[in-house]
Amino acid sequence: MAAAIIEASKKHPKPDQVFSYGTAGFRMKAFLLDSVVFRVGLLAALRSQRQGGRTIGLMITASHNVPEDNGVKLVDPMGEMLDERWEAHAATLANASSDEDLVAKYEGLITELKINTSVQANVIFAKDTRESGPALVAALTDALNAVGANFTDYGLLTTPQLHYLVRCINTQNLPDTKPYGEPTEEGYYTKIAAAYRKLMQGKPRQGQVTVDCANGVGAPKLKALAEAIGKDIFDVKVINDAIDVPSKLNSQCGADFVKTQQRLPPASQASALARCASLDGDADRIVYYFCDSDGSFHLLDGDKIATLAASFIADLVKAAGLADLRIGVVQTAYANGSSTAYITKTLGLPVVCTPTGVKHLHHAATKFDCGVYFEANGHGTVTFSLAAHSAIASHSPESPAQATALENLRALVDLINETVGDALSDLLLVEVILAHKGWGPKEWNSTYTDLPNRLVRVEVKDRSVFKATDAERRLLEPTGVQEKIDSLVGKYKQGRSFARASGTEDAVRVYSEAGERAEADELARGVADIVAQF
Ligand code: G16
Repeated sequence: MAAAIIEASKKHPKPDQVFSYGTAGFRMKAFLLDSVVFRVGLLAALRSQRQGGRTIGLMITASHNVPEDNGVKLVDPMGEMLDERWEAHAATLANASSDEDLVAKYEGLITELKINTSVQANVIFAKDTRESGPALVAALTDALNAVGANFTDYGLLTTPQLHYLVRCINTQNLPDTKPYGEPTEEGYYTKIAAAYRKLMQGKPRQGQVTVDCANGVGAPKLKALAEAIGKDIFDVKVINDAIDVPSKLNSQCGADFVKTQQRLPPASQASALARCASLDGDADRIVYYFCDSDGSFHLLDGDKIATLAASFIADLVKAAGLADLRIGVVQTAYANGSSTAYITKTLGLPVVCTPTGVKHLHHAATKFDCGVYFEANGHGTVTFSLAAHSAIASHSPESPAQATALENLRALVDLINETVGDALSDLLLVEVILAHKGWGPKEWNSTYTDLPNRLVRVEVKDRSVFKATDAERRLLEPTGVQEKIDSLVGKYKQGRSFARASGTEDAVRVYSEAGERAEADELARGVADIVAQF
């Protein structure tokens, strides 16, 4: 084995670079990633062996990042993000200084983690539409072949589709667990489409929704999903679907563009009050928006999706006679203050705040029976505990109204991709809720008013010097910076601002909100100036 790894590793030399597993795996300029992907392949096989041969997923994507970037992340057996304790092991292999050192570190992990290497490793993987994807897949398969892992290449998929497949495969033959679904891309469409059709039965058609697919993998996959549902029930217009022009990925379009610019993607020609949505490059995030009759732009971001979903699920659970299920919402520091107030005061639901990164939110959400988690940037889903699954499956309704609510709740569970934020499943979730409530985007938007806010990206010499605490709401280092931010924030009514190092881009992000638009912008500029001095 050692000789095979050394031989294969020679083709994938490590550049002079320190690698770290960030918010969502390793992510950087694609030309730096060859050795990283090779080594993450080795780790995927070890992870599978440590898990008794259960299938591990590996996704090659840089999601919302520019086309020149790429990345790699691992998916654990139930479709969740890699166990955080293994992120350090990924970094250990990625940073091994030579082929021999790599084997030494690999064998060190086998001993440290008590891995039985006679277990057959099973890995599945997929990639997004980036030009660098195929070469990175070649590096990956070299690693998997070197250690004799079984693997399946699923080609082009959205990230959440890969998460779905991993969970489906690992729940196929379990004694006490219902299989999550058929472990094929087709099975994904069939399951979600059936749930959507069920939930839309008897509901008035809401007119067309326009979806900007960021010129990424979401475009062909959304078209396939729409086909599976049927045009009579799901009227979608797909824009920004040029996946054969790699430079267009996430450029002037996509969820990140709309969230940070707070304006329409230029390609959008939606009419007033029409529902519009934008996905990101690997379709794991979604934001909605619309233009009012006076042309003003309104963003319906992850916070608005979370509040919509939480209020709908809370009502449905109660109507189904399952009021004992504990429902909660998980947010990050980026959540608009008005959304948090709305959830706690109007909806009467608990809110938990975690650091940025789906891995943190997901973990916190699983502590509730129904955990609704969304980052403001549109990344989120709903998780159901085992107790919730079994209560929803086995409850006997006591009235026709309860029976209807229960049927809808069961279909909703099938509609939602519980494994991770999934833009396609979230799109349908929003469409269903709006149809059930008889709302357009304007009614949805009027549930509460966002505090004016601004999100900016600041390029700094070394983002690693920015160390945050308190769910990333305060900076511990560099010394003195937080005091400067505090004193600036104190000058604005309803002011709030924080800065934190991005885990996916070489930059620091600054978020601000305040009572007035101009003040939120001014505060963001002021904090960005403080940060830029370092
Ligand atoms: C990834 C993570 C998200 C996170 C985003 C930005 O999203 O999955 O949880 O919000 O990065 O993270 P950061 O602010 O650390 O750069 P994606 O859609 O890029 O995979």
